[in-house]
Amino acid sequence: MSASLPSLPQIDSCLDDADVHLAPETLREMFWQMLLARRLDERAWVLHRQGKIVFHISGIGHEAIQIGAAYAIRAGYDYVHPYYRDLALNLALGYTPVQFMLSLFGRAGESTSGARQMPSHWGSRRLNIVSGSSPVATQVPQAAGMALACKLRGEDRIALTTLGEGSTSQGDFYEGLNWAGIHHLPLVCIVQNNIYAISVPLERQMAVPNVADRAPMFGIAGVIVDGNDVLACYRVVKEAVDRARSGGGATLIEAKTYRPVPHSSDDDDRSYRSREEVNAWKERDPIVRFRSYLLDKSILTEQEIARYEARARKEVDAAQADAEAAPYPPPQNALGAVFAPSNGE
Ligand SMILES: Cc1ncc(C[n+]2csc(CCOP(=O)(O)OP(=O)(O)O)c2C)c(N)n1
Ligand SMILES: [Mg+2]
Repeated sequence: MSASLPSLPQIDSCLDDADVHLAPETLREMFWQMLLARRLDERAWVLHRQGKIVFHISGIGHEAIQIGAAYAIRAGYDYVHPYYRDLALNLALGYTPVQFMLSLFGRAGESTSGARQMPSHWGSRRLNIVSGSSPVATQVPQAAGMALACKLRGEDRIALTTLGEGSTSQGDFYEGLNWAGIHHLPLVCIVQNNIYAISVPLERQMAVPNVADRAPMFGIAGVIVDGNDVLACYRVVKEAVDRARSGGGATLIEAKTYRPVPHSSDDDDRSYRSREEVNAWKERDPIVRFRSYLLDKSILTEQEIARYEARARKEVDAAQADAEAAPYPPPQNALGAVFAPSNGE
């Protein structure tokens, strides 16, 4: 990797399961979840280029921190306040490829908002995934409020929230974490630091080198992790979750990662970063790294990976076909749950 790329943080960790204690079956499942999310996400880009959908915002490159987090919490029990990049996290929690495709195509049956919201505005009452709104970081005080509710009810649930590093410039981030610090709330806040907020680089967003450096001012734990190493991510999120569940308060986790694709289907990233930088980060691809690790440890074989690939292709094809065959929502539904029904006056 070139020394002329100052934005590459020197934290390349080496995947290591020494103190992770995950069964081989679980490691295979985690790999499968990362792969499925990637293939589904890639299909969304293709559909956009084909003119079949109008918008996609991608989670490519962020799969390790999201899958590490999904396996560290109790899915369907803990509360999750995600952000738009969290495709892998949501899939691992139980959101289905068909639900995602229905949101991309804006079709009837879309589960989060009846196809009113933009895609990737996750929400599921069944899965305890709390729907958010588009202004970034608003989920942080909401997650802190949910963590307070868990505490007041005497439950051992925790609240997990995620956001990008650019979004930590918003007041909501400070208000939410300050509250969590004061009240020792069972909150885990993961910042997926991909060094850009659309075109704005990290150094134009904050004057300290690490998001996690801010944790002491909230009186909470702060941790930095290689966000492209799924085992390291699992380890730090699990520690934070255990601390939160056992009354030890909140943690701010900073996962250093990268978005190797444009911000969204409306962005052209060639205007603000070099191809050399993007290619250097592609060498750290979290799925390629986990794949090599699993092959080295004989937890997976090339043949099994080929089977996973075939299965992912089939699931993505089927999800797309289901969504394309689904009708659009009836026009009269457009204002439902937006305005109260008129009484005719
Ligand atoms: C309050 C607010 N300001 C601006 C926007 C427009 N916007 C959407 S995503 C985004 C960039 C966020 O960057 P970051 O937090 O680093 O997350 P990333 O997209 O890089 O994962 C911006 C500015 C918004 N949605 N909300
Ligand atoms: Mg960012």
